[in-house]
Amino acid sequence: MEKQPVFRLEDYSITPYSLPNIELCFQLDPEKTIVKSTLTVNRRDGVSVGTALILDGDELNLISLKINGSSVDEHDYCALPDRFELYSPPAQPSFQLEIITEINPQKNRQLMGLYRSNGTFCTQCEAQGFRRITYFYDRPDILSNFTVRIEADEKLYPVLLSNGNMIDKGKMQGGRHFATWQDPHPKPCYLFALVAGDLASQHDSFTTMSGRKVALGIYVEQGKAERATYAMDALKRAMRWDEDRFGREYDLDLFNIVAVSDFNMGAMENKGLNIFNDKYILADPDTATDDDYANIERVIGHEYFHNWTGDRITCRDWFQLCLKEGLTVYRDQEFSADQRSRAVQRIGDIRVLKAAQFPEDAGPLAHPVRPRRYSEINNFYTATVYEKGAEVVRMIHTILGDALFRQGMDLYFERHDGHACTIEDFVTCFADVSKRDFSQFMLWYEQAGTPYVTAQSNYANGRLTLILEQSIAPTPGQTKKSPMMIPIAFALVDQNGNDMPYKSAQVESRGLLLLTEKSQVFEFTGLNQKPVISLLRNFSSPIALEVTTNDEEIAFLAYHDKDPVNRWQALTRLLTNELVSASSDHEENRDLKRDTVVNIVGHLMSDTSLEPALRSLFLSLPTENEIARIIGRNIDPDAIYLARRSLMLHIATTHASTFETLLNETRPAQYYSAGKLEAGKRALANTALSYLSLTDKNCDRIARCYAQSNNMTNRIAALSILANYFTEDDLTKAALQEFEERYRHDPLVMDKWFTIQAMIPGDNALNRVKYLRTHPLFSLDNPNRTRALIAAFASGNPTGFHRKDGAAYNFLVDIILTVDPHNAQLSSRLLTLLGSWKQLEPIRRAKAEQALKRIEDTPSLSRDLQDIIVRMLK
Ligand code: B3K
Ligand code: ZN
Repeated sequence: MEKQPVFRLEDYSITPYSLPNIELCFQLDPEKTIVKSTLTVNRRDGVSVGTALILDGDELNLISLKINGSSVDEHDYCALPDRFELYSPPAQPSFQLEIITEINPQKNRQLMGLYRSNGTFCTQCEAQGFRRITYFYDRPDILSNFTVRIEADEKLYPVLLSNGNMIDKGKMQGGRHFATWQDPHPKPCYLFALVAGDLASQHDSFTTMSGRKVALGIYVEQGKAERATYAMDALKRAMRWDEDRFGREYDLDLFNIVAVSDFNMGAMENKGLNIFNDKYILADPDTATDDDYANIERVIGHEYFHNWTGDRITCRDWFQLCLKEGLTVYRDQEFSADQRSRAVQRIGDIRVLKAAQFPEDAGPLAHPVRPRRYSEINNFYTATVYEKGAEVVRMIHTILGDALFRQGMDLYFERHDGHACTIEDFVTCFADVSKRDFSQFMLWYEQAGTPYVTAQSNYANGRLTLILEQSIAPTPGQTKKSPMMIPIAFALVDQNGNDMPYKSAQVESRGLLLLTEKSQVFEFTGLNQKPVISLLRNFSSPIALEVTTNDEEIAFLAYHDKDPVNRWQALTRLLTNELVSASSDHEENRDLKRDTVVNIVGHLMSDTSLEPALRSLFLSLPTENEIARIIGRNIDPDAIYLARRSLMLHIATTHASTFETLLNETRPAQYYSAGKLEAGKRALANTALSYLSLTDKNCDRIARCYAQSNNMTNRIAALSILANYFTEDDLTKAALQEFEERYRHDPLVMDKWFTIQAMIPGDNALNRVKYLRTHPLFSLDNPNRTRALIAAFASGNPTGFHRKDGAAYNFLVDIILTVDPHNAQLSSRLLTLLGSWKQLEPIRRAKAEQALKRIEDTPSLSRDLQDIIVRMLK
């Protein structure tokens, strides 16, 4: 395998030239688009005359070159597909460079740069896609003023959009037309966007806090405009929320969003022209589930919030990616918490972190929130950068409290508006407003791996001693770790479940401990009874906490903790212990323990003081993957599946009548609203239904539920129960067929159909997935389809995917190698799904390794895939 260049954080240096102005003209044509780029090139102070100008390219084809309007001798420059060099630029401090390139959007299946999605021209430039359009300094610290003229056939592409404001438009000869857009805010080229197509749209407006009217537009494929109503509503709520919560006002006269169906990730925050995967725009009750609605709200919020955290203040280099992503995820989480339920949101965020980031931290792909090395930056759009990055911001908030945190954010916006910044710039703002030393805190950005914290306590004579110890296992490239600064929110809880008063010289502030040493002792006095310690309330830091308290105390917290998140954590701890023991079948007195857990579940599900969405979460057992993660080594997915299934059955039989009551109480017959309360009720009812179906003799009831559903949430819930628990039943086959006939013209909805079938556990799963892969509506060209079937199978169906014979690993590898030549981002993402292969039991591990070696032995892998495979096999 060829060795790839490695980029290092410490090698950062500024470019010898700046590019303050760029004028682009696109003559759009599917196979032969001509791009004329006119750059103002300024030599920076102190740079010697004649220093070469070296620009990035990727698969480019130069047509012509001019300097200050005159052509250039071919010996004075070199233009390769991936690199442009002007050996000796003019002596004057500023000159004009005109570069004309030709590109083929139709052939661009990487979905980076300018490409076509169902006939619409669109772009994706982050991280390094702009270099596939024209030669440029394709890096985030080069801020330029963009003016963009788009020319295209008027009938085929009536809508022509780019960033900023439209300043001109008109007709041209030969049925063509043009539009010129100008963005008043200098920006890095990764935020450039262009769209041209025959699109339907929905329009609205928003009046900002200073009274400016902003025109809002959402563009979608023809016939789908109605389905953008919820997205538009979410956008307006996001705009208002950013004003209320962070004092951030929108800064252009218009804000457009375009939804396309071929997109590598969720969406992209291009200045004033967000481009979205249509999955995160389109929704109505007949086609979208409650989860889809919540995701749309979250992603709309996320991209909109980037306008300040990402666009106005951007990253100096790609090592600083978490500066915009971690912070913006934190902001979108807070938005969703304010729009919906804070506890439900937090528990959901914790589950995502544990499901996606903790395994990353524990496996061969572990890296710090701010990596110091990369060979392919696209491989660093990870759960660590995003989700752990958000937790790091959340910890700053936890340590400082609301007021100081807001002051720090205000200072950040004020001090760095219009700049390309580093993590140090960001954290310094909080250090400055609080006068605190954040140097140890910076380790959160530098050390990979999940801190492991143990807690031990002693109580005697009104005095409680708590000993906390921390450690982090070695991760690739980091064998030695230093102690971190870990905020641990806590309370001492009395017998009645109330938080007790205490005295302590060592607490940071009320309810907050700061663990900064490897081992630290905290003392509490003035206690009139032995308390139960509620630790890590609200999951105040992204750590693995091991408490040595007995199960009774954990159960007590599950019943009584004032913090709903900690009630959930306590219950999850008990359930996980039970499931881990049952999977390895080694513990005594299991029945007794199991009955205790099952009773608590019964109590919580009927606790009407808790909102339905929360009760539904309490009833969702840890996933098979989560149990596997806790077991950590020699994982046998079949044993885990059986243990989990048996516990579910036990819960279902013990609480059958309560589930019936829940179902009746929470499932109003003919009423639909997407609101959070109704959505919570649906979640609880469908969870109850799922438990009840486990003990149902036949699937008549659930088939009826399927047939009578008047919304997608209930329809999908019923279909999924049918598929999982009554796989071979004729009623299941009929329901799957009915769904297919009803939605075959709607690819996004068909994705749900693929996913449900990909997740059916057991030996037959691989054959089923192989068969679905040949379905006429399936295509490996489309990332959504590929994720719906292939990624869902590999990540959500442990028994089906981790077959002992390794056949599914080989299947995945075949898919990866098929996808890699045309979409490297997708293939490398698929490969990360095997990221925890080293933790499997020996037989499966050997099979996985064989399959991975097949990738390693394949010639001409993409840089993306090569980077991942090398790290995974190390
Ligand atoms: N910033 C984009 C992600 C771009 C990914 C490039 N491989 C979406 C987001 O986080 O908002
Ligand atoms: Zn983002």
